[in-house]
Amino acid sequence: MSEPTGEDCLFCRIVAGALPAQVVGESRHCLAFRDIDPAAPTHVLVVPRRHVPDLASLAAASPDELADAVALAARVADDAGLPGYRTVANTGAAAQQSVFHAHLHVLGGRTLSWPPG
Ligand code: D5M
Repeated sequence: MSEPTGEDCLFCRIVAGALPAQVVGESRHCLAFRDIDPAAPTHVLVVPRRHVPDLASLAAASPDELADAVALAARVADDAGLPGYRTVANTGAAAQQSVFHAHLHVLGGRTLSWPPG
């Protein structure tokens, strides 16, 4: 199965400004915007501007861009005043990845249980 890129990729279109999103932060390499189907009071997606299918691919392509994503997630949590937060990266359809453009979920604002479902 070929992965979507560029015009075919939902998050590439958001990064390009071709689709609307509630942007809450940005950095040199990443954009942060609210998840359309929030699973917590704060649920933000941190997305690299570069199109790669998942987080491991981002790490392989550019450790700097992965570090930039993690730092932006921390800034989003700090800006939201969260005492703690969870970052989640679903990798592969079996783990419920539905958008094949790397992203970190940043979740907080409620008590988060463990283990996740
Ligand atoms: O997470 C993909 C996430 O992307 C999922 O929580 C919904 C979210 N999503 C899908 N479309 C949009 C738009 N248009 N704006 C904001 N958020 C969106 P995954 O881990 O791949 O399942």
